[in-house]
Amino acid sequence: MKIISNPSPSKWEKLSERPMIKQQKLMKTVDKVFYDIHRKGDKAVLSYSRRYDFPDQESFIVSSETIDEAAKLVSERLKQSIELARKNIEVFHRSQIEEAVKVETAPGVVCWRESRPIERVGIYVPGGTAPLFSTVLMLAVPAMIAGCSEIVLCTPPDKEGKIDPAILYTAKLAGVTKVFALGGIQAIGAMTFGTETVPKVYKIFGPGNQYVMAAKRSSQYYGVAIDMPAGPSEVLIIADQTCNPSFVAADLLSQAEHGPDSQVILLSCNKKVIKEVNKEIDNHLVALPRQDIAIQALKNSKAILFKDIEDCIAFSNLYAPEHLILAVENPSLVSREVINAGSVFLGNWSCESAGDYASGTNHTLPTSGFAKSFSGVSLDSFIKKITFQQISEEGIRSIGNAVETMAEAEKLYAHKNAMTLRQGLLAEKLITN
Ligand code: HSO
Ligand code: ZN
Repeated sequence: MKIISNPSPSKWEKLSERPMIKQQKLMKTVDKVFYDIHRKGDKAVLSYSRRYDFPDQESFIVSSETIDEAAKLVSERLKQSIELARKNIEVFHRSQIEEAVKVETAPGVVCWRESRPIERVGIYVPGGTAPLFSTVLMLAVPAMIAGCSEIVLCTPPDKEGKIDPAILYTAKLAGVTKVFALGGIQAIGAMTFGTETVPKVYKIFGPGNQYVMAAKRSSQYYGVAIDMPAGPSEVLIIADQTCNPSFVAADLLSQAEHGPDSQVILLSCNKKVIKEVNKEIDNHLVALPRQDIAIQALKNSKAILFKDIEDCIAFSNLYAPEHLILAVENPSLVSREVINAGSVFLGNWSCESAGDYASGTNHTLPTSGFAKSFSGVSLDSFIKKITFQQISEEGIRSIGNAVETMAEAEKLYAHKNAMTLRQGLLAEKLITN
């Protein structure tokens, strides 16, 4: 890891930049694939899937028999672990259910909000070297709690045209309603427009490569919402003399092994800590099967020495990391100063992998500095909140004049009329009584 010592605040902005992804060329490809899928539906989807993923693919529908078969290929030990994680994710996301609160804003004027599920949602799970079945849990479990009636899962077929059995097993367990062996732009396009077999969804979730990200961004132009804009995975660790350098190294590497473009950052005000962590990284790396990926990621990564913990926190807030680990003496105190982060891990025992899999929090989080303005996925991501109001005769008396006056000032006389008529009837009632 590159070590930077006491950078002046004028350099912080530059140090917190992530590599830019060129969008223009990607967008052209997305436009073409979307156009074809919109016109030709399944036929176009299958032809792109054959071109980009599996040349001999005959169908991208994953049958319920295939899904049931997958359970036989998953070990009991893994099934038990998935169940433990599923339960914790369910408990945490159920705790996010909010009761409607009715408020009488003025006498006779009652307002409240109620949640309703997004009826159809799409989940994208990338293929490649790591079968992210944990992402299925993170997205399908809250979708099921929210009451989404259609939960569509798209994931690319591997070189043999298959889907990892753990993905299929988890999909069934977590309440996914349809699975398609589709990846890349064609998966996002199919869920955006809907085809003869793939349902159109109202919101698309999940990570993916640059093509998937560009496609998700485009799907918004066609009225489909997305969870969040996303870039490569990242972790920032603030460590002091009380940290365990071996733990810190392992945590940095667990993010670095995700991909060559992963970002890992270590901040400390202790030179010795940085040195020791770097040494531990070398020790751990030799034993990692994905060391090539991790080494690539470490090339973009930095260890920064700051003068004090306040500067570490200030820099972290500017960087707005997806994951923030506080390996410091009093993590609860330090955590109060956190303003921008996707998810925070307090103390030496709270490793990111715990949150990635099984503690209960969601691992779909804002990257690339979007933690300044976006939250991670939660139950809220799968619902809309609808406002309601009920106004009585007393309510008309409370706010009627104000509404009339404001409507007149905005020169909107039909608006004014809607209130004037009601007030008139109330006045008549008063006279006749
Ligand atoms: N760390 C990833 C999530 C994940 N890790 C899935 C392991 N599996 C999100 O940044
Ligand atoms: Zn991870």
